[in-house]
Amino acid sequence: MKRFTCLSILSALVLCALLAASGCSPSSGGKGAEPTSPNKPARVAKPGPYRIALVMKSLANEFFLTMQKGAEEDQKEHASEYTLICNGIKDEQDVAQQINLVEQMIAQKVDAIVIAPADSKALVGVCKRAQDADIVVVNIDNKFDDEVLKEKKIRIPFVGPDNRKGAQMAADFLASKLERDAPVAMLEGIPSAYNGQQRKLGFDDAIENAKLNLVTSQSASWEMDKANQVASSILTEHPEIQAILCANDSMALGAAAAVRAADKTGKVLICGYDGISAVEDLIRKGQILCTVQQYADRLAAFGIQYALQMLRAEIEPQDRETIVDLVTVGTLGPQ
Ligand code: ALL
Repeated sequence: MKRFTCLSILSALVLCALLAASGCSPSSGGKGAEPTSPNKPARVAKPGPYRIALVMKSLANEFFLTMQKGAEEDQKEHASEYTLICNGIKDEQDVAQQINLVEQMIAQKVDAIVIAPADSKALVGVCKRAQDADIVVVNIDNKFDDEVLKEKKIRIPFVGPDNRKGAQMAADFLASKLERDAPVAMLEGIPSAYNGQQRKLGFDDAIENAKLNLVTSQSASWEMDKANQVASSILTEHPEIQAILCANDSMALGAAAAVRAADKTGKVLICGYDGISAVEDLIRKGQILCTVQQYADRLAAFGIQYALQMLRAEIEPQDRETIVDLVTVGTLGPQ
């Protein structure tokens, strides 16, 4: 069995154990996320079986297809406990459609909504309406904005990784391959997504520590095509660039195509974030240096299991941190 597969299974098991333990400690101090008032103070246990809705972002992104598969597998394993409705939007920026999806789930009176919000602020209102309708809401993957949660006086637990830490891990590895002052560029996610902001900060930390020279940082909206265009123009305007740090894997794929087209594969290093299989292939081929595995398949399942615990009134809502791992040609091993 491949080394990385072993690692993944091990990490997933550790995560499962963490989340299965209802007494498990909350994520590192809540990071200033102290809610002003709890969702519904001591919930009364609801009898099952439950109807759970998973609301994702762009299903054009392999990350969310993997997430959906993981959720469906979890449902099969717990078929007597809940049924699952999976939803997603067509492109990364279709926030209105995601709000629409949540409205539909409220109208269908599901018991819980597990959501990876496309925007950290714009989805809070509709999730409050879900809570007001006595629906359990669990936030996964991309955290809601603390200020907006406070303003609306609601608490929505977050199950997901520390994106700043994860991004720094990838950028540290990339920086270890470069000299001080090396010129680099960054491709950011959608600016209104908290995880995108955190990944930028993580990249910044590593750039600062290694004293690299950040020449330009631009949003490519999480999208492969947009990243391809932005990276192509960066390579033309700044031919001295030695690396492109990408806040997700879709953008890393777009950047890798731009670097190939400029005949600079291996001369311009690329890092991504997600751990999708398409990027692992390019890491093996030497076209992308590294990515961060955030176990999309387990992420939704953890959120669902967490929602089930809330429905059974087994836990008080608290944030839970999930793990991330660096993926390089060394961790992947030979195919
Ligand atoms: C984030 C995920 C992934 C994904 C991105 C694009 O929330 O964590 O990085 O690639 O959304 O929607």
